[in-house]
Amino acid sequence: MDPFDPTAKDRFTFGLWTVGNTGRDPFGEAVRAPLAPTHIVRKLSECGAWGVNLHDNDLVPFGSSASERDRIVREFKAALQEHGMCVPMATTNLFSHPIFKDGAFTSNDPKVRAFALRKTMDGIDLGVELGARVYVFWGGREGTEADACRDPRTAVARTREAMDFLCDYVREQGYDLVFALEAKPNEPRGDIYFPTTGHMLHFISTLAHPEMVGVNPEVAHETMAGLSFTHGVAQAMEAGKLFHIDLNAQRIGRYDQDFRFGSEDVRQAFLLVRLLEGTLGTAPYTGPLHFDAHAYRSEDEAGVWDFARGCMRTYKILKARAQAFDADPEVRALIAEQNDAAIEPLLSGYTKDKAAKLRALALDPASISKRGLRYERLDQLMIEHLLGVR
Ligand code: DIG
Ligand code: MN
Ligand code: MN
Repeated sequence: MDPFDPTAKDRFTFGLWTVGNTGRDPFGEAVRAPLAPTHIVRKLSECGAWGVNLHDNDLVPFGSSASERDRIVREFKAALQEHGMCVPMATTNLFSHPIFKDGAFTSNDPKVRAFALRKTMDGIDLGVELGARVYVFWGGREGTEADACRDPRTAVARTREAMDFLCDYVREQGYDLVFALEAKPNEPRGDIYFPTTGHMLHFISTLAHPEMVGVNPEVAHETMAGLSFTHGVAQAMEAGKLFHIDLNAQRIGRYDQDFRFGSEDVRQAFLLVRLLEGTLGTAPYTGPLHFDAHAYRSEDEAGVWDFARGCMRTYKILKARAQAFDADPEVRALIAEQNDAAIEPLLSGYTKDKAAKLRALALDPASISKRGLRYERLDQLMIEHLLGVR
């Protein structure tokens, strides 16, 4: 068995819309035929994925009757059962239909906000029926071009009203479900509200039930904003708010590319996998590893499954590299914590006595600053582990 072949234990997932992407873009028509959800379930299972995610309308076409919905769900459940696949996450498409052209929860039209709440409650019901435990909110249309159209504070308030309403819906229904908010700085709107994971982490603290709400950071989105994705994920983990994650690849200064995981900035992908897997000796992330990405427009269906296998294989290769890196004695020596039993107790838990002791310490800036940190050697070792020569 190839050590990099994915297994269910790896918890890899793909959205129906990812491997089902037909290659349409703003400058060209679809290049691939649509794939039936039941076909996607079978093929993902054959590739070694653990689960499949969906927007409501990826499975149940917009405007389907109740009986059509029930038939589609029944067939989909049968395919999940047959191929041993689960649905860890679901979400609502609040961005494709023209009704959402000026937002969903933040729209200036209360009829649109009402429709968005109703569609989301139905989407939550569908997700829970399929076994989802995480519900993602990506506000793709929640933003502006003509920014004078609404006070941005109103957008924040309307989003909070919607989140609090839907949290209470989940509580009243008794669903075992948490929410994960996904940030993106722009595209398809000129500016999207709550543009980064950091903005989302603060927003969550203003909700009526913050314990139900976390984040779903995406590599491409934080990278589009020019930020360190790993640092944003680390802050979410430290806050206990990394409820889900969207993995892909992206180059800064470009539209949302949603490339195969690890296919652009390998260094950052390595550091991210090291953080998620806790190879540096920390608690690992234990949620789904979702690839919110799609194959190049150049590809046929065979290329789509090359794409899916590539995402999972690269993740597992980087995990093995990170394990080797953090097991390397020279690396461990270079990143070993500096300890100072006399000083460390003074650095937290203010007391008058500690303040006085800090002021009395003999600290010589000139001699302290002379110490070389050997980060060049450390980083070279990381590169050599990444390149497989160590
Ligand atoms: C885009 O990055 C968004 C939508 O695809 C979806 O709502 C969410 C779930 O992964 N990601
Ligand atoms: Mn994206
Ligand atoms: Mn995403």
